[in-house]
Amino acid sequence: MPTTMASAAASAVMKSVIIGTAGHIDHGKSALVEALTGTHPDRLEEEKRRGITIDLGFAFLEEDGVRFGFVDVPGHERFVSNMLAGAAGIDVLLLVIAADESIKPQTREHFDICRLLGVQRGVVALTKSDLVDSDTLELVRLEAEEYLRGSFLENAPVVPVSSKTRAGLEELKKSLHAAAGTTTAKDASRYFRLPIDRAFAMKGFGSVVTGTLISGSVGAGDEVELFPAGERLRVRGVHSAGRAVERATPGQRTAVNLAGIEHTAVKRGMVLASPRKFRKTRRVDVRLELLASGRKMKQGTRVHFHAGTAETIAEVFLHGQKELPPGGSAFANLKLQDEILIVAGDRFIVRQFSPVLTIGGGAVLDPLARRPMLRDTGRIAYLETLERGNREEILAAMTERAILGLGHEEVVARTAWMDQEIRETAERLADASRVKIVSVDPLVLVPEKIVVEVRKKILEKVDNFQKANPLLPGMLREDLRTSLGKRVRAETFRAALEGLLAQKRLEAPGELVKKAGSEVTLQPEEAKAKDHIEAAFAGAGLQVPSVKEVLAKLAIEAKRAERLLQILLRDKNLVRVSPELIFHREALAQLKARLAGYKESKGDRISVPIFKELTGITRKYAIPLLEYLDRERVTRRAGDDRVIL
Ligand SMILES: Nc1nc2c(ncn2[C@@H]2O[C@H](COP(=O)(O)OP(=O)(O)OP(=O)(O)O)[C@@H](O)[C@H]2O)c(=O)[nH]1
Ligand SMILES: [Mg+2]
Repeated sequence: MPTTMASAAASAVMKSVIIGTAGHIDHGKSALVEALTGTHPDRLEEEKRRGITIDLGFAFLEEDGVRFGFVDVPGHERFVSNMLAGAAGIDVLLLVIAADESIKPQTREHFDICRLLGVQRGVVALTKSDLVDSDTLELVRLEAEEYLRGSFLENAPVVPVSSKTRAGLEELKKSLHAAAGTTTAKDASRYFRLPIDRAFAMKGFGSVVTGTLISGSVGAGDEVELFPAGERLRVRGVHSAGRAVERATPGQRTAVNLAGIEHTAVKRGMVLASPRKFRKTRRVDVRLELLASGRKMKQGTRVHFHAGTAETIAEVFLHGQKELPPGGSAFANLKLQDEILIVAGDRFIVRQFSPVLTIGGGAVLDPLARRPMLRDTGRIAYLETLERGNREEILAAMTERAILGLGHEEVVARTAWMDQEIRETAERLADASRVKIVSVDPLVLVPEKIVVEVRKKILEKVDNFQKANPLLPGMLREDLRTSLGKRVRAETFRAALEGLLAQKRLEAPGELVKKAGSEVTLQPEEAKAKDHIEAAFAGAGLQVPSVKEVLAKLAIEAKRAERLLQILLRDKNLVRVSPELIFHREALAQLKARLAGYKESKGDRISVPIFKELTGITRKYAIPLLEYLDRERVTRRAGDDRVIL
């Protein structure tokens, strides 16, 4: 027990760092990984037979509080796409240059790739030092330093080593430790993302996928989403560096045992991620950078696109320019052949079609980009904000472009920001009146100016409606909302309306919206007509006249007469008992009183004939009236009779 606790404590403080090899074929990358870790990273039969690395290999070393995960890549030019899958997620580059060959094409290509992927630190190993004399070694060192001048490896240690004699290995390890010491721990509390580089079945376990954990953490029992398929799966267990762990954290080689899926359904390039956070995409806006060594790139060029462990084809649209010179950089829209999961800030590499060659790379700015449109003149400014702005500027700009409003889940998918970060940023923008929070949960943001516009439109609509319908007490809330069109979402409408109610410019009694203080004002002839209608029904008792007849006798036209009737019905002076029959409130009150009297003297049962006799009305009126009384719970039907309640 004490030992497990001790090792748990040790692993809690243990730093995880991914070292990625890079370099030309046969320069001794795999041999060096074996010399450092004791594990030869080549695992395929074909690799062993041919003596070259074909696919990624892995090995581990735990030393002095650091857990190194080695990702060993193939140097062969035909396997650069495999190298790319391994290069994503490395913390420290181990650039391997054979002392007997010095810098070769894939030394340059791998180094370019690491630079474009944003790797920030590394160590240079001059391998096979046992094969050259000290002058040659010095010359190669100078060549390496010259080549790396001005790059992120400018001041990196250059360590001569021999995997054969083990010369220099201790110094190399020291340099790796020093580089590891400068890595900043990635935040394990962010969303989980694991680009998958392998999927296989393990006896007794089922499907296992592996990758370098680039963000968040994962543990048994977690629900994860597999992209781009979108399937949600449960994690059965997690291994890191070859042993079971409770949770794997960023910077660790990670194997995830998945329930509910065949390993054959999972491929390199897919991504496991926190569920319900991200969206797959086929179109991204990026900062694209071309290597100085290549050709110029024209509008519409098709390239191989690599990001994380994924690989697809992209068609390049350059924003605001027709071509991109070697060494240049531009905002570009990439249309991808396959859907992938990629988020803002992710790096990518592009390679030329033929000859297949790395020509550039860059960073994703908008992972859910629209297609390029001539009308979209604000896009370049928007991309500049995404590239350089702080959170507030980015969220404001994003809201500005979301005509329909910007929902919380869309912000997450576009930025990978955490809930709290989004809420705090939104609140600051709302305080500064730059955006309007039209719904708090779920959070929905709308540009302040849209809310102002909608308020204006609401006032206009209500005003126009009341002018056109002076006899109606107001506009139906739902009619008002739909009159604004589909581009105004319900939350925006509600917020705008609430603002107007709070300013006491509008009132909203019941289902209606009306101008504050507005009353239905009747013209003298209307007031007279209204009195006529009421009197016609009041005077008739239960022997009510037909509605048509009453309205026809009035001195005003039918439409206005109908409105007056509506007002009387709304104010409950008249009551509609059936589509055809309207009674005055007084007549109904008297009827109810008479029934109560009957119940007292004669008992609570009454038949239809007796009811007719009691009220002096015909069957034509009696039946709808009784049905009305049933609905009002004054009576209840019992066979052919009624029970007075
Ligand atoms: N003498 C000597 N031979 C070495 C040294 N390192 C590697 N070799 C030999 O060089 C050959 C290539 O080594 P690998 O480690 O497979 O080279 P690699 O860079 O991994 O090659 P790829 O993965 O195919 O790109 C093997 O025969 C090694 O035994 C070294 O330090 N000294
Ligand atoms: Mg190798």
